[in-house]
Amino acid sequence: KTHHRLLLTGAAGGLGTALRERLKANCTVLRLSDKSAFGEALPGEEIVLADLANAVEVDAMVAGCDAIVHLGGISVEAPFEAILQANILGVYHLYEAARKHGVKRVVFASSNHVTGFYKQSETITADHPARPDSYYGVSKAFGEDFSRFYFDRYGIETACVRIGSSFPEPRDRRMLATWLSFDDLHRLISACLSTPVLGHSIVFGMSDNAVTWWDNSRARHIGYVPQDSSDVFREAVFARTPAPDLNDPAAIYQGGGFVKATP
Ligand code: NAI
Ligand code: 15L
Repeated sequence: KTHHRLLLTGAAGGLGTALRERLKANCTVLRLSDKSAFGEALPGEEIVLADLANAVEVDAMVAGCDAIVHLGGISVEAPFEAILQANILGVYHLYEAARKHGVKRVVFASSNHVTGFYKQSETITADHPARPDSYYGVSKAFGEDFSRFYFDRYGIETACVRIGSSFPEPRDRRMLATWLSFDDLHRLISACLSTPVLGHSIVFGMSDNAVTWWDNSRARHIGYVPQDSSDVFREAVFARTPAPDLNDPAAIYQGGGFVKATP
């Protein structure tokens, strides 16, 4: 166990639910948080509800924790005002609370939509400039910049994990390239929590997929080794999904449908 009290935000969501049991291996106490009630704490858990848009609630949520896995927030395209509250103000509140309470390490759920306007024919590294594909992607780019600022100024280490598509199985052909299994997601977060020197790092969250648009060579120090691959689903996904229209922006750009999603 690398931490005593680990905070998981967005605990009621899809990835929070998948990580709830897995993250118990990383800490003595797992503090779960979300915006509204989602049930009772189990042994080894505690629940502190907070709206990320509320600085006082976020402060109480963070107090007493020694590391944070920040999944909370809006996870798809939405009106800018909503993204502003949950994802932009939310990140500010979270890092201010981390600074005040001496939290030294954060794993931030960033997204492939920070770079969604690169083409599927391109391979990018973490050094390529952001090309967000949505208000949502812009908010994740903000989180990456904000956490870099708090690392440079206050030494709070953050791993910005640009999660691809983390679901039980890839849902379409695009996700054959972007898929991240829940077990690999947990392996990646564990590596971010336990690596001796994290600094401020950007890492693409993907499994060991044969087709990929992302080069994780800038993140070798994290020590993440994926063990799963979308390849086992390839035939089934091709069989059940139609061939894409190659003029459709959703088939051209890495962000898929997000490049044309309107809130
Ligand atoms: P989700 O939408 O299922 O879960 C997000 C959780 O955040 C929800 O339980 C929601 O209630 C909570 N939340 C929203 N606004 C809040 C607020 N103002 N205050 C407190 N909590 C709030 O999303 P999912 O799939 O579990 O994703 C988790 C994180 O990972 C998100 O930050 C998402 O952007 C990111 N991500 C997920 C990907 C995926 O493939 N599942 C891909 C890329 C990024
Ligand atoms: C994301 O950022 C979303 O949170 C998730 O729901 C998926 O749509 C994923 O990206 C994706 O690009 O497949």
